[in-house]
Amino acid sequence: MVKNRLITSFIVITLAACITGLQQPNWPATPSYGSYTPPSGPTYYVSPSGSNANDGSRDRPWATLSYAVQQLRPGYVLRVLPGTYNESVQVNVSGTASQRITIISDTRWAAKINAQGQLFGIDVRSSFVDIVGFEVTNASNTGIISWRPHNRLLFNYVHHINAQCDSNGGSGVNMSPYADEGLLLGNLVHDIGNLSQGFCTRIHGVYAAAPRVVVQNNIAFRARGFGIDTWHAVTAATITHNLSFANLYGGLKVGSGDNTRGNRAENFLVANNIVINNPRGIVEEFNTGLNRFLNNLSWNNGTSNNVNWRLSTSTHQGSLSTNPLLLNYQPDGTGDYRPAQNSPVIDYGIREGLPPFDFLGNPRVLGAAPDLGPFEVR
Ligand SMILES: [Ca+2]
Repeated sequence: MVKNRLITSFIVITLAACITGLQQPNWPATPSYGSYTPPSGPTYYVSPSGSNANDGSRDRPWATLSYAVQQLRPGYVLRVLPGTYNESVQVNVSGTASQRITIISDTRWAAKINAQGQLFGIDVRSSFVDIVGFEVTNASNTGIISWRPHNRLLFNYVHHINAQCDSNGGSGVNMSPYADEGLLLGNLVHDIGNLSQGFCTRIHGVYAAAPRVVVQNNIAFRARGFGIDTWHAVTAATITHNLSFANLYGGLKVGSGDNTRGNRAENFLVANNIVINNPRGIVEEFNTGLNRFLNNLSWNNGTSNNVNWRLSTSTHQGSLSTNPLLLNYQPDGTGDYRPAQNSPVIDYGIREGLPPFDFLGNPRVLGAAPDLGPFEVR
């Protein structure tokens, strides 16, 4: 009996490893935060082996994120230790402009939120909160969502979100219409929606719907809609240094509509992005004005009819339409998406809209100029 159980356990573990292996992209380095460091305010800890009766110290951590976030005050840092957390986390406490609240996976992507059966993995309903470095899966609408201004979603890994193609739609990471000036930076987002059901124009990877949002260094692929999408109340967004590929409807959309705040999608800066191998590339849709599209690479979008650009109220300058020569492009996420040494994206970027570092937390500008996309190579 014991032997049989061991064999069964071994098979289960092996199967799990195989499945994880298929889902886990072959990213170029052990993910870390590079030169990013959280602030040094009062610091508390959560661990799956902790207890909510503990005091939240490193030696006596709390057990659940849902309990821990209720203990936070402005300036606090919550370090979430490795392990799986089967919960949906709602954040209701705000920081301040000078004392942000930081909720961080102690090791990048090692704190895993499994939100099976819940709408959201992490649901931020307050302001001046940073959500950093979590892996989030299995939510039924959106992995991480912000409802209020001044929040930042940094370095997270969101995948396999089970959004339905109905009026609610869904997304990987989301700055909703009142999340003004939110920052989406360095997130890896893929498999958003059930891909076997084909494209859906309401389910996106990175979704930004509020005024003056900033979208930088993100990697989005295999969403049923656009890899990167703007809609609702968005205006004056900054979208730079992202990589969007192999999404089912399109690569990058600038658009506004269905909007109770009366904004138009105008005064955007869309620069230094790489958009490849989607059915359509970079587009403007519905209520748009004058936007700046500078030094983007849009290539191989569309098969029978190549549609790298479809702008309605703006023009694009400095664009490349050529193979970016990534080290090992694979449409399923198992490749290596850093540019090769001879890539045309190296040093091709403009300096405006520059993020503080790249996807890996490394210094953003090396060499003569920024590289297009999320990685700064040299
Ligand atoms: Ca460079």
